[in-house]
Amino acid sequence: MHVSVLGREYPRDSQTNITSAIIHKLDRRLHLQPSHPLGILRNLIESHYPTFSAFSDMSPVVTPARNFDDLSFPLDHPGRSVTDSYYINKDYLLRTHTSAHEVETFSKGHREWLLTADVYRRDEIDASHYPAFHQVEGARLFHDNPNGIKEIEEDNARLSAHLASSNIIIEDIPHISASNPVQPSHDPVKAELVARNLKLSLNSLILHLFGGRASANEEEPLKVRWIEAYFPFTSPSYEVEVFFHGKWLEILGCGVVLQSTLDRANVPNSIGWAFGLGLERIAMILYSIPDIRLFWSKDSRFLEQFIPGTISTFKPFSKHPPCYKDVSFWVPSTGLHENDFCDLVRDTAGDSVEDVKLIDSFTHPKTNRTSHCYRVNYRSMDRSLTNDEANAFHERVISRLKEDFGVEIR
Ligand code: FA5
Ligand code: MG
Repeated sequence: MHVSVLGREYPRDSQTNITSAIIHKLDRRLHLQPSHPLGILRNLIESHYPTFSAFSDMSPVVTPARNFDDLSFPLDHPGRSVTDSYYINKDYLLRTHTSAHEVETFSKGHREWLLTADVYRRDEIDASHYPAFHQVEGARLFHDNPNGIKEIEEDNARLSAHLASSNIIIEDIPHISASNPVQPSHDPVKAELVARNLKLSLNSLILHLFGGRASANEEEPLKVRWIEAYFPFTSPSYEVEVFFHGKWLEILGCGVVLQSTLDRANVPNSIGWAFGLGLERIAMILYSIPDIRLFWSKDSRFLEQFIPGTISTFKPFSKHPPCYKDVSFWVPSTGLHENDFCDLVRDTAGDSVEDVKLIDSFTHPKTNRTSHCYRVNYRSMDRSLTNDEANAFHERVISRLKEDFGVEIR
């Protein structure tokens, strides 16, 4: 009973929940393709940080120690559970974020770096959620001495001058507050300088990516807003939203690196920041790509639209008709998590499933049993599905529900 992942055999155990649909994504390496929108975007980001080392070739298979413990995730954090993450077995999982490589990268002595990678999370199914997506992690450390502080101050002055002369409106919040505190081991003045450097650096990256593209009118200023956030591995922490075509969209999380992370990496006398941004979120906005499945398409009508170094507007090809199929069943007494159902559908129908919605749920007053009705939309991006094909997918979903979860169909 083994599972084969990227050429290695791992013993299965009770925590194994990785599906073959996911295993087949692991060697696609979309972010390394120079003409793929994700590869183009990675290059644009790397070119904005010319002095940073850039990594993009780390294996997605990590230990819970790397993905969670290194980053001070509490033991009861939901991200650790099998309903949220893909486990190969109890000792290995697919990284759920690029922060999984922070301690490793800092401990190799890198002080200014970017790391781009595919990440995996069990999730719902719709146009903006996919169980595999890509993140870019960025980090910068400063020496905690007068030279290091001078370096931050000079960089802050340079970046503020650049932003002051640009067409950007920034809604800021205090760098530090009671609900977004400085770390006990940090000098508040230094922590504030680092937080300010992080914000200036990211505002300038966002200007580089979105400047002149956020609204139909190029004269209109780019609007960015900073929001207080919480991550187990940074404090203070922030999220950033960009106003794009009339809506605020969250594109990244960031903060001042927790000193315990640097201690684990054996980095002495330093203070710094890190960010993690979602590449698909940004690419969908910049290229007007309407469905997150398109990034994985092998259709030349998608792939041939993009040119290295350039952001262009995606021209959609015709949509095929949807095909809705419902399934109603009694939830087994052991429960059935929505992510388990969605994964089963994805593993059966692959990218021919567009979305899955819970349309009805009730509990029988006498038996106390719960019934769910899900509506699955089978629709391929590349071709028209016949009703027979959709029926075949759906029948397979129903039989796997019975076999794998002991579910009683209504
Ligand atoms: C993180 O993953 C943190 N590791 C980010 C971070 C790094 C914080 C370093 C502090 C320091 P979060 O889960 O919010 O945070 O994800 C970061 C970004 O990834 C989001 O802003 C979003 O752009 C993208 N993202 C998250 N979930 C999805 C998803 N299901 N589909 C597509 N993009 C997603
Ligand atoms: Mg978030």
